[in-house]
Amino acid sequence: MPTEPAWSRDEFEAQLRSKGAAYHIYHPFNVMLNTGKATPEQIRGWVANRFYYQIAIPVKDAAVLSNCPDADVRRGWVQRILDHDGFEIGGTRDAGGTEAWIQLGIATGLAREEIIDLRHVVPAMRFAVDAYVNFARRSPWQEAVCSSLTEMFAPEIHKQRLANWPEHYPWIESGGLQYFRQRVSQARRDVEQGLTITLDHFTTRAQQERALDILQLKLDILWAMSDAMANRYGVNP
Ligand code: AHQ
Repeated sequence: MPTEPAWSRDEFEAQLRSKGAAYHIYHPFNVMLNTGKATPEQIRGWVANRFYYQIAIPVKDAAVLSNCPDADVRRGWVQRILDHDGFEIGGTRDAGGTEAWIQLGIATGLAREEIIDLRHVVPAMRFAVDAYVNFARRSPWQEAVCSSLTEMFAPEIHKQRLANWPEHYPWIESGGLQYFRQRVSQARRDVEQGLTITLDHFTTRAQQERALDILQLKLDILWAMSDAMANRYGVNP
């Protein structure tokens, strides 16, 4: 078959963004969460399970760093680890996103211990998250960067929670939503770097199609995580 011409940079970006139609914002479990139909038990279960994803993100990002020989790329990418693990640099201290997620859990009524000891994490959640970390460990770093681009669609889901949860779940103290607040801008910054690297690296049509397949893999991982939640906690009509 004759090789098809590469997409222009703009068309390639549009193709990547069109994959947003499969984002987990449309999963029935997430729709239930964000339209106020979830019970406190379903919310607590989701927060406790998603903690396993949260603590995996900096490990995944460290895998990207360990595979990447480009110091300029690493300099930008290392910020992601600080975002989650926190830092204390020159008198400035930030507890980080993982701690903010624990605060979310506590605001929903979970105890810190039962969040960090992972007792609620179901096997299918572990397998989906571990698949993401292992993909980043074993793939060329540019492919791992591409897989993070589901964050093109993340600001929307975080803004949806910030808009709807206070109204539907007034029992969750608003400080608990801080994680979502900080992710809106962090996701935008992440995507700026990740999208540039992806558009620069995947240049032939075959490579561009590969990038779409990688993005679909990560979309499937996020979808499978929501499937695990629906299976364990149910989805209220
Ligand atoms: O809180 C999220 C986060 O820190 C990240 C990092 C990024 C990656 O490297 O894959 N993806 C991501 C996501 C976060 N939150 C998810 C959500 O629905 O709250 C969305 C998820 C993503 O879109 O990949």
